[in-house]
Amino acid sequence: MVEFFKNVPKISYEGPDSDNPLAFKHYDADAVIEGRPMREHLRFSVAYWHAFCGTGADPFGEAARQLPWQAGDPMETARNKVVACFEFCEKLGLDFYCAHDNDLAPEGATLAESWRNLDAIVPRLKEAQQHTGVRLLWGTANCFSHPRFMHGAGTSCNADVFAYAAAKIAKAMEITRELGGQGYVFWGGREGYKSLLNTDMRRELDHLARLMHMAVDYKEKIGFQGQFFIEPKPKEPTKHQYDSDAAACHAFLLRHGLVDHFKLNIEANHATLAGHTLHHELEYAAANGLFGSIDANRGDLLLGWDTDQFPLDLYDATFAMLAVLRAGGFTAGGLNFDAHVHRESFEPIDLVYAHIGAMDAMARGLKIAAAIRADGRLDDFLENRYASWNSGIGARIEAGDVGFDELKNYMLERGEAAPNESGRVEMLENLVNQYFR
Ligand code: XUL
Ligand code: CO
Repeated sequence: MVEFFKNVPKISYEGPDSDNPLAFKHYDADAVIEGRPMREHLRFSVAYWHAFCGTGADPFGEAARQLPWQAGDPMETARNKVVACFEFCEKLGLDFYCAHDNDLAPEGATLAESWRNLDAIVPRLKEAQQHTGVRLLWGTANCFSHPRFMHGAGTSCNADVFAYAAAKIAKAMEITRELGGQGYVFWGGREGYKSLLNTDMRRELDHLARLMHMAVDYKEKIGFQGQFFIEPKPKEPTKHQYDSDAAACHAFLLRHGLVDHFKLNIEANHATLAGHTLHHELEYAAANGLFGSIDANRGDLLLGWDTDQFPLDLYDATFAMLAVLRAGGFTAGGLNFDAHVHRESFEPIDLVYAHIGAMDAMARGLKIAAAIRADGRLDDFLENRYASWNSGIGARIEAGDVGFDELKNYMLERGEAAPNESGRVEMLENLVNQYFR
């Protein structure tokens, strides 16, 4: 059997005192937290595109990564990537992978040829899944890389391009069903605009909604049981992307009668590009019944683009896992490492270190979040902060029993409103810090 990650053993949990760079210090897959093993809370996934397709090229530099699975023939490379992916997942203890159609097999000269290429790879993925127990978290179609999608896919000014995207999405959904994918993601890579001067926004949004409705109908038709996710991102490569953040996706779904069919796949670096935090986006999603999945990564404070670095920030991990636990945990979703190694980390072992660090960071975030919840003071504070709503005028407002007339009279009688609750922000931040040991 070919091995692509040579000299990499199965990575095991050795605990916080271990100095072994090839061991987990915090991710102990079977350790039970809040009644569930860590692996079920975290549902870690490798991103096929970054891990096995990314070359390390950037706008200023050529391919730099060593990719031992790369062969002269693109179909041989595709077959090798299947082996590399499952070897990697088994060694790291990653239970899931995520992929675009184009990650799995090369595009051919025609759509039919592209699909023949995919059809040759899918049985291999299926067999590897059966053999290893590693599963597909979500599938998706790449409707942004090829020049045909330069104006967008569902929002293209060209109707044939829309049709091409629809066909591609239909095929990617079929493959995702075939592989037992837990979900299917829509990331509208170029569903936005570079200039409003050439954009009919109303028409483009209506077209995008048509595409989504067709996908909903097709899902029913082919019997795909997985969850649909939309992945918000405000910009890059477009200047403005219609799915700019969780709230914009929500408004779009509501406006077009789609809200019952979708949840959100929140990506950390996309949240920060939108001027939010991952925590904010997760809370917004959960508050509106849209919490679904996470693309776990991070940006760089000093760089303004989607750097897709591995998530190592413990505060971010803690706040994300607090939000996940509060939302009741993942069902179809999980934590997909939509992240790539830095260009200068070009050896296969660097991908291993990157995942060990990120899995440990998220596991540590989970442990800290669970400890904060067990402590109870944060939740109690939150509950008490809104105590004025539990009785009296607050309860009557919440129940819809009063309107402006009653509130005018009420306030004229009382004369003044004086909040007597401090926000206690520093005390709560100290409480969180207490658990960073
Ligand atoms: C791009 C991005 C995508 C989606 C899937 O920023 O995050 O890789 O996750 O298309
Ligand atoms: Co992503």
